[in-house]
Amino acid sequence: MKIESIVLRELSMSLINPFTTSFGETRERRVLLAEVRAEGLSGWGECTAGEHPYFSEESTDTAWITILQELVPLLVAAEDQRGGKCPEIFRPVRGHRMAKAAVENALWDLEAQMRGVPLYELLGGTRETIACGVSIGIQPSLEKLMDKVGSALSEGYQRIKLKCKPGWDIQMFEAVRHRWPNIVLSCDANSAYRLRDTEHLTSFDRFHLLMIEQPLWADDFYFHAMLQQRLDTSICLDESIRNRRDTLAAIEMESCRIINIKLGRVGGFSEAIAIHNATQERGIPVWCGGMLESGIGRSHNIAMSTLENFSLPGDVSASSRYWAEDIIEPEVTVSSAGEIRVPNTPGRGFEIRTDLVERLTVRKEEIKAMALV
Ligand code: OSB
Ligand code: MG
Repeated sequence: MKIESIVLRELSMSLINPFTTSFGETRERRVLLAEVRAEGLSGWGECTAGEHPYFSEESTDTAWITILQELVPLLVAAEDQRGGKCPEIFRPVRGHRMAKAAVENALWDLEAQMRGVPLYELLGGTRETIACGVSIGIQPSLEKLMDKVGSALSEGYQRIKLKCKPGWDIQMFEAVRHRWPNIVLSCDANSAYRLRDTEHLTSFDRFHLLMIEQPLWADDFYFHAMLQQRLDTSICLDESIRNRRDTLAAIEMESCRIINIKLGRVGGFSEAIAIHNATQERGIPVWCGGMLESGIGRSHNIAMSTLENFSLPGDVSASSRYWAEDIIEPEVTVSSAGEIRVPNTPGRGFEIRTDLVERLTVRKEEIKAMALV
């Protein structure tokens, strides 16, 4: 297989509801898509970088430049252009993992189509359905929050994750727990607390949360380990985990007891699988995080979640929670039991609505491999 061309697109997509975390609000997503063409087929990948470098150092714009100026030339020059080779091919470029993941994941999708197997099977997944949770952003009022939690539960979601920060935590947990004493509940601080908040964080224990996600600094293991010693509640790391080595360090130091795997954050399927295998060997459960993806990133998250050690409900939820119209067909739906059925057709298992993609595109660049040799 030789790549013929790569098309990079930026789509402008409006979220149905603004999504607020401790680091900011998102209304309009600038979705970057990489399409890799070969032998009449197209593999698609999504870059999960944010509009601003708030969650990580990357943004839509840094990823655009990195893919065009650095990753595409490296890939076109490579002998073996499969997704599994990308970590090696892209090694000269330090960081920029979300940019790398967009290209690598498109190649996995392409390879699955060429072999005529579902993407999840190529990755080594086994599940027929995956367990779904929701991530509920910070709300303007407790009433609004209660409505959101109530409707997610009535839709069947198996776990509710509440975004929190100082000033939007204890009272909120109290209200939700009072109304729903037995649901599976967790929270995500996106690094909003400091070690001096340790006492405060120990007071979360009484709400019996499944986990507290990334309470401290986005690059930290050491202070999370100190905090974990003081908490009954399990810490889950998100931002801190960039690769398998970080995973081993966090487990060794007991910085967390659960890990969130995000394809973009770790640089693509290869590293995600390596993290999955390392956690499985060590008895640390994982789940698949979300980054407000379009259907393409969402379909990849579904495929990833079929691996055995994805034993906790993830943040992979229905298309309709985010988009009036998703760019895949069919859109992702969640059953009343809170599950997504994994498609069994070759590749990602969802068709691309190319007309809609074209309509939402605000920037597009096609690179022909021939032009770079
Ligand atoms: O920390 O998991 C996070 C969204 C944007 C950036 C970071 C995070 C999130 C979410 C949303 O929690 C998950 C989703 O529904 O896609
Ligand atoms: Mg998180």
